Amino acid sequence: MELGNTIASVLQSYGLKPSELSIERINSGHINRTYKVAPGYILQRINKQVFLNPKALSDNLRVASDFLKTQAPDYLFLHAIKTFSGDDLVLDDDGYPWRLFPYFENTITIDEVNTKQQAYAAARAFGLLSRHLSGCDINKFEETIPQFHDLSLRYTQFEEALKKATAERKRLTAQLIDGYVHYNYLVNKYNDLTHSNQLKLRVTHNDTKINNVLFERNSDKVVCVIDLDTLMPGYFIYDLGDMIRTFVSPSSEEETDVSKIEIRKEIYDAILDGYLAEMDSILSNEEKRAIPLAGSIMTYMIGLRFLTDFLSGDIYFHTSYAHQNLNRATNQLYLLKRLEVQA
Ligand code: GN1
Ligand code: MG
Repeated sequence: MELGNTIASVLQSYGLKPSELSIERINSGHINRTYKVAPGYILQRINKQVFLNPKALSDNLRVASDFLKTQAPDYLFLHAIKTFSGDDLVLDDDGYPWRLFPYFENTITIDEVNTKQQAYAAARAFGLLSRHLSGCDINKFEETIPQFHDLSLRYTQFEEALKKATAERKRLTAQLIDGYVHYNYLVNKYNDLTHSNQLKLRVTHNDTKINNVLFERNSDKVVCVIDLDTLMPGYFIYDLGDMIRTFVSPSSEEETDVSKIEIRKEIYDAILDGYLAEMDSILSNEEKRAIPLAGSIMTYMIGLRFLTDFLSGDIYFHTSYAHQNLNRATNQLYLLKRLEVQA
């Protein structure tokens, strides 16, 4: 079925009339396809090659939402609108799952942090979600992507991709590969942390980049956190680390001028202040000892994933130009260097 017709038929499952709505693709996110359906909605097609078990995704959100309804009834937890027949997802004829969210007027997302206040508010919002869910039974959650943030696995996947890469892609990445191999001591540090039970499995967001926070349009106030596809068991360093990765530099992971990448100490401090304002009493002292490693581990992990994808022929992350994954991997290596110098 042609995409326009697919979207129309999905919207009809929600009792909506496509002829009365305007549909516009939003180019954000590297995995799913997102559309603004005005007035009032965000429609998303889930990437079925990445989320092999979409039911796990909607089940997790249902578990969290039911728990929060009783524990934190005023908390704004963004979950999908149910279809006419009461389902969280609609399957199209090609087997892609779709879901619909409310759109909040006068809200924005940002790709770079500009102020300490934004960093503090965003980090606090992710901390608040973790705190509210800290009493929820972790066994009720499934991994929507198995071993998603297992750094050891990500390193192995990089090595496998390197073996299979074309000569051209290997040539283009030769120097970058040396850079990434240099930091593989972070895999050992990650293994030490996770094998020693120093970290507790918690319900984590797992994609805490700055553009997954919805701000009020004209203030630094957070409306809610979004993109809950990877809300699942994980370690707190994944959330804290991905905030560090995406908040500390004035430029995003897409920046190709690496001279613009820097670590803003005041932003780093604001992230910790905001996150710990909610999580200080939840995290153990052992967990807190891992805080200095969080940013490097996540920057290394996502950088390795971009590099792996480039070596594999750009099959995972959405790209809009050739070598985009190579540029992202280069960007992340620079950021990692800066973080490791500071550590
Ligand atoms: C992907 O789809 P998006 O842009 O929210 C990725 C994250 C990465 C991020 C890097 C399911 O997130 O893990 O950190 O790109 N999500 C998945 O920008 O792989
Ligand atoms: Mg995401």
